[in-house]
Amino acid sequence: MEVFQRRREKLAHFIKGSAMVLTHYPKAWRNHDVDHPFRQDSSIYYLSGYEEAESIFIFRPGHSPESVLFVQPKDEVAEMWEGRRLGPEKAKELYQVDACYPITELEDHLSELLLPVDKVYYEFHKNPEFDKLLLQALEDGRRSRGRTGLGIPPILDAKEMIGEMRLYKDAEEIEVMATAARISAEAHREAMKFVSPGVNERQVCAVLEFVFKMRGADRIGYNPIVATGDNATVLHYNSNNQECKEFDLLLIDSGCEYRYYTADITRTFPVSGTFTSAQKDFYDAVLNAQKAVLEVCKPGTLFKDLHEISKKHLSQSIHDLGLIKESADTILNEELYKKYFPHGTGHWLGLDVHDVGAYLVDGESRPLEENMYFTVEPGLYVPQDDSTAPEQFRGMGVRIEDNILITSDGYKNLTETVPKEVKEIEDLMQQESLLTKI
Ligand SMILES: [Mn+2]
Repeated sequence: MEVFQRRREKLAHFIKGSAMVLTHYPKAWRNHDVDHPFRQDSSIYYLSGYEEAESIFIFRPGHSPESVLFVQPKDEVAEMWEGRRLGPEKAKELYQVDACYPITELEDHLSELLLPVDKVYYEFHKNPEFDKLLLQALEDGRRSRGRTGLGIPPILDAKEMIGEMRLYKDAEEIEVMATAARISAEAHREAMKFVSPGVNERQVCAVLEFVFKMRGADRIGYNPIVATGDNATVLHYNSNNQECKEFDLLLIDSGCEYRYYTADITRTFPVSGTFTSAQKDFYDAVLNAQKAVLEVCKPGTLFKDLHEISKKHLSQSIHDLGLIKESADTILNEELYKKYFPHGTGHWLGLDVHDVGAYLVDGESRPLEENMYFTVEPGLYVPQDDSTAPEQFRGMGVRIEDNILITSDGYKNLTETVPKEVKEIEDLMQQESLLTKI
């Protein structure tokens, strides 16, 4: 609770006199009689620690009550079917907020809570029903002021403000992030040991999830991509149901979520356990680009420069591998590389896999600073049916992704224990996985 309190105090400096209103996502995951597991909204969790469904958190620094939580009311029948609820009294005590009401009374309080604030920080379109309630409450407030000529307060995007805080990870976050990274790394190593010709992508998925859960992760951080051969050239492939063939590469993009923080690791390795010489050339092109990017990860480097370096290295490799005949400069300057490297080099990481936080400040790329956390993930993808590429590289997709924390004088790679050198991968794949015995 101390940690959440401290975060609220920090936010209070930025938004004194205003209100930040945070909503849960609506319970849209109900499919017939199946409720998909609920996960609290990242920002509600970040500022309050509260974990139950159907909640609204309003933070009004400089006003009283300052922190207000709306929660599901006690309900014997609902609790018997769907799970226990704390209810307002217990929630208020446990989460140390100034006021706590049942969410059924939201409309009775909302207008009054928003009446005295200078600005409202809110994220539209997350919960369309609540969007309407909020606007109505603001309009009711305006009317209640009578003929004063005053309008509704300005509404600013909460995501931008909270993103500015969540971008800099605090000590507690770094500890939890490191655990998420460590568990995810172990799962990737286990998957490398497990894979051999004939296993199915879905079995590899099961290995990943087994290690995640056995090591204490709460859930998968996102749907894993386990893509063998040509499937790896489909960036968001998620069928995960094909057999791994002996001479194919396998790309795994997977990370667990541990206490709300996600890791996001990608590795690519040969199903057989040994890279062919074409696979090795193709793979090393991506690996060298990734290493070149890591080299400049330190305070002061512009975020966009990470992508500049990837683009430059991969353009050279696209030329050297003969994927495109033009010169490396032409491939770079005319953006021909986009045919084989169509995505960015990385993204902020944290409570969300694509975490909040602005990439630009005043229209310029943001310099890296201590305690920022992001992925570095260059890739090259040549679809099987690409008749212009040399035949030996068709049906290859390689991405290598690590999770990087900026320190005072450089960076820490929290996912470095998953091998990525050709020799290290081949050595690890020689080891037997305990899970192959099942
Ligand atoms: Mn990623």
